[in-house]
Amino acid sequence: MSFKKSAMKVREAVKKHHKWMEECLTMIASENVSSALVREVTASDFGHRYAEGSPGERLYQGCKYIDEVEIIAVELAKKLFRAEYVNVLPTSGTVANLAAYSALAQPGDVMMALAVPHGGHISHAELSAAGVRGLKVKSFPFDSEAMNIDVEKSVEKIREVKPKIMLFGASVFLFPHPVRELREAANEAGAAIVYDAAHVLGLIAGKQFQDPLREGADIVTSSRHKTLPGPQGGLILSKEEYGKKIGRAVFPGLVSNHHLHHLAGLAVALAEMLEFGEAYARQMIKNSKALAQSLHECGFNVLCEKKGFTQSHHVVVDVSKNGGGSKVAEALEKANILINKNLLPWDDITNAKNPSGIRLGTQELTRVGMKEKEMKEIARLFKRAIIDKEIANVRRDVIEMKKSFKKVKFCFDREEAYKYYEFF
Ligand code: DSN
Repeated sequence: MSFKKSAMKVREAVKKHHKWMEECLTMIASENVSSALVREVTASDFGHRYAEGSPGERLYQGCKYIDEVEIIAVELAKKLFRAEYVNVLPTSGTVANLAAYSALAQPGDVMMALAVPHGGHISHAELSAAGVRGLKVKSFPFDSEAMNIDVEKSVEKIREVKPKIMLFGASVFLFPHPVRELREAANEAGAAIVYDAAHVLGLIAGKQFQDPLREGADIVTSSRHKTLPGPQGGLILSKEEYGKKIGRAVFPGLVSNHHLHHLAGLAVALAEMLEFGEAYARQMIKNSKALAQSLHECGFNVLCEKKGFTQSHHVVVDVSKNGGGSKVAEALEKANILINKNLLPWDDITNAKNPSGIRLGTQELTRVGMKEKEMKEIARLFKRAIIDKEIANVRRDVIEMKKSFKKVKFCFDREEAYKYYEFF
């Protein structure tokens, strides 16, 4: 293939991907779609430039508008999250976590976090960012029925292992974590509390989840592209007293040039969340509750029935009786329903390739205007695909359903200029 053909093939693949996504129910809980305005500024010349340093004190010329945008982004984030200090430089949630670890702990120190089968993110584990910083990770005791950290057992373990960092937050995150309940134990142990808000940042912004900075977290780390619908990247919020250490850990520590086009997209997404975030987050949670209830009524083993299934955008289903997470996720993909397989607390981590569960997210479907009525319909589509094995018919019905949900909502209206998925 000629080089030009390769380049054209890439372009063609991107176009096909856009069309496919348009025809799918996109329910992977760590993703979202950004608005036309976010996409416009993210595709801008900012992506070609360097701006090491901070606004007004750059190591490069040509940064006056980049400075303007960075100042706006920081101000908007401070307002949205009532944070004293904001760092918008991390290029991912994992980089944000590594910066927090570097600011707070030394190699050999102990960190407590959730184990991966209990929902902990890979960057909370020794095989990833925590290990890169040389931390010894001890798991919070977990209550698998409540799908949450066990407070009483954790108090005992905190006294025993004396962590330097207690890390809350997870990639399976159905209910708020007990930050307030464990603050005193952290104080006794001399531990700082870090809260990884990647999954729930948009819910926090919309005031529909816990407020970690008010409940006792010292530092909040996050990505920017899950329930908060910005372009990919990372973010750190904290009390003022941690600002200098975090600032140094990020630059020059872990990031040289931050991704300036994504910074511009983040600033627009933050403004949109200040304007529309509450309504968006409220609907997201209504949708996940409706989806969980309907899946349960369709015969699926949805976790945490007694607790109302979920208080976030996540719904978790044990599909071990339906062939396991891998088989179910692959079958749904053939029906144009995109979800991911997921470890459940009772799964062995070595079973990651075929775990018992699937994790669903309602954030992207909510973003394109779906409500409780559509969640019921989607649960029926799951039943038809997985239990009745009508893959081809379900695929046809998904494509038909998606035709009415092409526009991104909860954002400033730029429809005259750009249409959803047609930016390029
Ligand atoms: N691994 C991502 C998730 O799907 O939760 C977060 O980075």
